[in-house]
Amino acid sequence: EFCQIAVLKSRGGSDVKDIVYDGVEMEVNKMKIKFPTQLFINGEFVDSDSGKLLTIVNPSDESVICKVQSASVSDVDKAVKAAKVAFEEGEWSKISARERGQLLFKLADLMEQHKEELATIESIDSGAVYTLALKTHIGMSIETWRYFAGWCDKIQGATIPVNHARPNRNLTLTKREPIGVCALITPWNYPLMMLSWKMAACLAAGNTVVMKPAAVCPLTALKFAELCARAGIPRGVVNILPGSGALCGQALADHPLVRKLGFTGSTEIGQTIMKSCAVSNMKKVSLELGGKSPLIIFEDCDLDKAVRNGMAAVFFNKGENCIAAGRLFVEERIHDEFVRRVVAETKKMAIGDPLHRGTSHGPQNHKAHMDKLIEFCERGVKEGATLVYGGGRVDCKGFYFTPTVFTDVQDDMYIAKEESFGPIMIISKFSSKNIDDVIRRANATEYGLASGVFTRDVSRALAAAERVDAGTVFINTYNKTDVAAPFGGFKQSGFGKDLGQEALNEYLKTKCITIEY
Ligand code: TAP
Repeated sequence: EFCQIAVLKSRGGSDVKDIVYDGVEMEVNKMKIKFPTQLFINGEFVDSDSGKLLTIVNPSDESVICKVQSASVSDVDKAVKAAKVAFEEGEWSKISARERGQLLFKLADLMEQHKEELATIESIDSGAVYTLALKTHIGMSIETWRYFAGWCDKIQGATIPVNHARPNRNLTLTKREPIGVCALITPWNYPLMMLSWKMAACLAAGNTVVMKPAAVCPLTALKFAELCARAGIPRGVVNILPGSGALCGQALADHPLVRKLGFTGSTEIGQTIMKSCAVSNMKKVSLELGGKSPLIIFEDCDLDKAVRNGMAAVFFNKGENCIAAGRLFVEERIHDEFVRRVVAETKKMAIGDPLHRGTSHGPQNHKAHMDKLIEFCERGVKEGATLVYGGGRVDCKGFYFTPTVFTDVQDDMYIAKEESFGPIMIISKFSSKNIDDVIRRANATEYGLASGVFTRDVSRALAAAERVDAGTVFINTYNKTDVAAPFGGFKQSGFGKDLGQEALNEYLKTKCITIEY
């Protein structure tokens, strides 16, 4: 399976040459897939200086897919320097914003042409169900590139009326400029989508980038690197470095030539990164961190819809979903019926091979994560919550974990407070008489990523939306994100938005120019 692969011509400005890489070619999901296994630095696929390798495991059968080069600190330095040259002197700095947009549209078209291949790679690497990977992991990635490609030539400043230095006159104008070399660090739950959410805005704004995907799931990022080369993104503009967080990620946060760092991951690592960014060179930082999003279900809701959406809110992408509803508050009069229906539906979920078209629930991303979920459930049982369904590993090869339902969860329990990042539904009751109290309980968390409300009463829905302290509120729906809508958390879920026009702000700086005449 291991081979040297030569890809079509790359046309990065004046550079025209064959792209060659060491990679893997395999027949899977009734198609041929191929992807690089080397670092992508300055438009070329290269081995790591240290020779260290990452072992990539397929979570559906625990087999080793391949080994991938793991970037060392010196590789990070090379990539950052290449990105700096590309930003300051390369073709990227010379082309117009509209031409930049055209390049990104071309990249999106190539991703579309390779949609099935990308979805298959994502599926074997991360355990994402293939049909979902096609629609969400890859589909939304492509939409994101197109959305931000459209922004390239619409990034504008302002003219501002200022006081004149009489008898002269003055005019002030602002320019929105790219920041320079940006670093991106992403987690493993939606590997290509997290890359796209950040990198599309970053490149649309005119920056260059060094990106570190999660060590356990770097394969679609590497395939993406190949597509960048094929799309003719000039050398050095995009650099992809699979590697460990402690080494490669930390080196990016510490690097004095990196001027902005975009991160998605845990709150704990977010804190470390923010500190490093401050100490190294005060680099700008945006953080999309953990969540424990409350979902409040009032008795006047459409119960069928609440059950369907409540399940999706927790089980979507095997619960490896940052906005997953970490806690459900169900009004007491419908509580038992809600639980009965949820359990009946959960039992029907098709757990199995993520490449199988009938599967709705695939394996967890990797073993350590699955083990953490088992521990999380054991802790819930020990603390006295009622385990109604699931709670453990499915008895077969692969990291399969049964979708789980807990009830009688009290506010002070570990499982009520901590994020599981897995398919574990945590249900608590609330009393009809005390709406204020449920809002207080929903807000009694340091997280503030997302939230949801189910009710037919518009006033109640809007009142709840106003009072819940979270970056996203879903009313009578859940997981309804869109490339045009800003996404990001409050409190310790971080700051800075992905997606929508607001995301561009994360990768731009404003220069103020004043003229006297
Ligand atoms: P983390 O452990 O925080 O890892 C995220 C990324 O940071 C990985 O690429 C990791 O590298 C890297 N990293 C680790 N230590 C680092 C360091 N010292 N310096 C720089 N980078 C470092 O999170 P995870 O376990 O991959 O993902 C799960 C968490 O992410 C959950 O808490 C979830 O809520 C959160 N998440 C949030 C969102 C949004 S949008 N808010 C989206 C998805 C996930 P390795 O590959 O070596 O681990």
